[in-house]
Amino acid sequence: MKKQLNVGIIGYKFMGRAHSNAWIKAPLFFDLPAVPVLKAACGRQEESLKEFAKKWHWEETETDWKKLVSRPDIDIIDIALPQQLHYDVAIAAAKEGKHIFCEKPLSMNSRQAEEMLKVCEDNKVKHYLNHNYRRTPAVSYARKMIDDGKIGRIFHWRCAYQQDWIVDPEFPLTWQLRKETAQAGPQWDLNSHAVDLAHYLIGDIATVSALTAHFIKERPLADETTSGNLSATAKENEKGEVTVEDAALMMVTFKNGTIGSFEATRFATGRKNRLTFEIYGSKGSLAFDLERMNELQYFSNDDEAGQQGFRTILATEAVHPYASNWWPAGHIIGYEHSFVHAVADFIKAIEEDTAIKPDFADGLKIIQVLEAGIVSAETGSQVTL
Ligand code: SOE
Repeated sequence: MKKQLNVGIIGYKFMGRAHSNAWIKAPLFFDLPAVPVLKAACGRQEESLKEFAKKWHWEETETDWKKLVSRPDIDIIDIALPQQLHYDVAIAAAKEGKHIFCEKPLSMNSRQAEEMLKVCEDNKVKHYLNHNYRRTPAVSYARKMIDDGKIGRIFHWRCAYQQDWIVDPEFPLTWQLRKETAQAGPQWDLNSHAVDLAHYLIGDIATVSALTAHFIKERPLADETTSGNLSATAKENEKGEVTVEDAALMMVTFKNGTIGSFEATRFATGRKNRLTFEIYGSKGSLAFDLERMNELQYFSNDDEAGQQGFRTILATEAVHPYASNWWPAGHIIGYEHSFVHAVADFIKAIEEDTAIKPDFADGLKIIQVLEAGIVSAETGSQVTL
């Protein structure tokens, strides 16, 4: 019988569901050295937690995360919580010797991130930060094409992450819109993904110049008990101040000489979860759109004159990372599959004692870039990392 690894998940909303699905699916579609067991789910509201656990096949429930983290039968702690809660849980879990699968963004600031990394290293536990878009077949294949020299020297990185769920000024003041619970707006939530992709595909960032916009200054207070996945209900007649930015723009230089731009907004009317990037190099170019995540656009200077143009690679063939674990070529996959890929790689990293990326060291670098962006926007000057 295969070895089992007992998982305890904390958080049971949007990410709790996405992660649960991944723990269930990974051993069904990947040949793993150990099987994850959905041991216990943890959350504060007992009734809805129990419903969640039953639906997603978690064996038990806990309402006290400290208890869960110190249980000797738990091997892995899955932190499917908002960033404001990552630090306490990750530190406690690492001290208990648990491997950590943590949702992004890593933390509220770089001081927390540094400490989280140190405690994980001191206790020799695996620490994975879930920037799942790296693990779509198309993005992983883009990295391979860059490594294989298909793009040549990279001149430009251009990235936009666009959503529109708070355009309505009556959309309530949820935790994502308050500094004390989120630290920042799209600069944290969206640009963390974008910076991770830039680090993965291009390299380290050297300087940051940024600006932020605050379009709506006040909103009705949210009834957090009924607020869900990027949706919320308002408390009547009570208003509060929005204390994070609504949009953030960054211009960066990379250490390797590439220059880049990042646009992150929750005010791109009509755009739901659109993350696009473009990479322009001396030999070719690449473009990706998360809303068409099975595709990669590729232009090659090597194509015959007169027949050049961007072509669409449908990244569903056996040669594309992860694709052969799913369906025959052309049978596309979706958002949730990238979480399954992350779980499969995480289990392998634990059992084979290899590195998994991105880890908390990568997360720290991302937070440093995001912080530099906030400082730059506040001071109006360029920040060198
Ligand atoms: C909300 O903006 C959000 O759910 C992010 O937090 C996720 O990381 C992203 O994948 C989708 O949008």
